[in-house]
Amino acid sequence: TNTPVTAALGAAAANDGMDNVLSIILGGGAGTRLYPLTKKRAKPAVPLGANYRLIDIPVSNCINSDINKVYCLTQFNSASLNRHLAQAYNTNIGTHTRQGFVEVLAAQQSPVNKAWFQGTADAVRQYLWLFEESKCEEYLILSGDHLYRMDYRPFIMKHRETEAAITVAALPCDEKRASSFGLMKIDNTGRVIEFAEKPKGAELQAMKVDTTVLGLDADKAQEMPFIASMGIYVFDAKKMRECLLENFKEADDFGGEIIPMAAQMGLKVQAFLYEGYWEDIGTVDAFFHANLSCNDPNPAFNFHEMNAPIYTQSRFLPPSKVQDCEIERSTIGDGCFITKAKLKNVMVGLRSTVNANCDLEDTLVMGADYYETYDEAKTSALPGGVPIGIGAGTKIRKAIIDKNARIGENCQILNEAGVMDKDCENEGYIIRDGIIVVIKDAVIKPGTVI
Ligand code: ADQ
Ligand code: ADP
Repeated sequence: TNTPVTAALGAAAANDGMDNVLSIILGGGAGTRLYPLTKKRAKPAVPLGANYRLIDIPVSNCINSDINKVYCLTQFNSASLNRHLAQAYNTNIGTHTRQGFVEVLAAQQSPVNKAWFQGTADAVRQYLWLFEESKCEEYLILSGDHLYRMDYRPFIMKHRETEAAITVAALPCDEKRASSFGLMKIDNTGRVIEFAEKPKGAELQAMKVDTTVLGLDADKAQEMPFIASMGIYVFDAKKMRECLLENFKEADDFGGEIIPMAAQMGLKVQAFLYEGYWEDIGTVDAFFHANLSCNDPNPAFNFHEMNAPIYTQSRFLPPSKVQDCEIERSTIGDGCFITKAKLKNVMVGLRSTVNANCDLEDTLVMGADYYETYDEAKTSALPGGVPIGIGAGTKIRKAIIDKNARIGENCQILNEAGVMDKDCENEGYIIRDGIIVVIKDAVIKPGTVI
């Protein structure tokens, strides 16, 4: 059949018909799993990799895949996300012949909307009218909290080739992590014949498959006997309408409801095997470790890949100044001042200040949104009398220091007792999975021991 897609495929091989794809990034619900990093911002605005934010990952993957129509759905604290996207992307996406955009859509009340998105599918349903205005025939549904570099073109091509209604990106998975994902069984054509969302116990065991069908060798297949969904889908636009407005009107989630029900009712749901590094970083623990793993000499996720760069806001920050420091396996973002400090496996975010005799290990310092002038930093008018940054003589282990935090001199942020979970929000921090998280804008008084 000669649909506009196939016509576009024939005519415009140059962009592989990617003009026909509208990308929709699920930017997050209430953000409870990454709390308190999401206390004052939408999840996609959470800082990542010293210079970036979570949203930069899927948006850069889109741009690098020649997809330049991108919406990001969010329902929470979207001000800083809007600012970031407007400054980072609006002016440099697309060309005069191929209009592109990156825009945030927040949950809002209207005569037909229930105001708050009830789940991932409901979020798409509430803005379906706008997505349909794009006239795109395929929707690429992405998640805002994944760390990976993916060329979406082969994924979309596969979807077209198999004439699927829905194509789900998939990877092999071990038993330990399997129950936190949607799991599937496929036939020998890659068609999904069963899909179970985060099954446990006997249901989990029932989803075990022979993953040699994916091309894994016998040992690997034994180690990874599950096929997990990455929560990334290509939808035929018409089928999306049918799913959301006709067949499954009451369903609010893709993973929990739409995908399993679509497979069950006989819609053509295909799996697409993805073979690179991919990590869901939607929890404090996963987020922390994925960030620090970027310090490795040969990291699984490499920001330094020039043929598929990760874009972000151009901030025109000066290079970082590092004086008399001892630094091991660390990453330092733009515009920092680090003086006479000892850093080991640290990620230092943009505009950070780390003062003399600080000793930081296995720590993520997110940086600051602005500089205090030298004179400001001397006055006691500062919140708590403490300047932004890490005060002299402070020692930190296994922590995330969120933006604009004011850590006084000679603090010991070590969690020596090995506390796993603790809520001290009034004192400016919490402990989650054994990781200390100092909240954005918090003041930690000089000499504090955590
Ligand atoms: P989860 O990530 O647990 O599993 P979910 O909580 O629905 O599923 O989140 C999917 C994405 O949508 C996340 O990026 C989330 O932030 C975002 N999101 C959630 N609620 C939202 C809302 N109301 N509005 C906007 N965005 C929202 C999913 C699949 C599994 C799959 C894993 C892979 O359901 O099948 O295995 O992803 O990580
Ligand atoms: P985040 O999302 O990381 O919490 P925001 O996006 O809200 O941060 O803030 C980033 C931008 O806001 C910075 O580029 C900075 O220009 C501005 N900004 C925020 N707070 C202040 C402040 N107190 N003084 C000056 N500029 C600020």
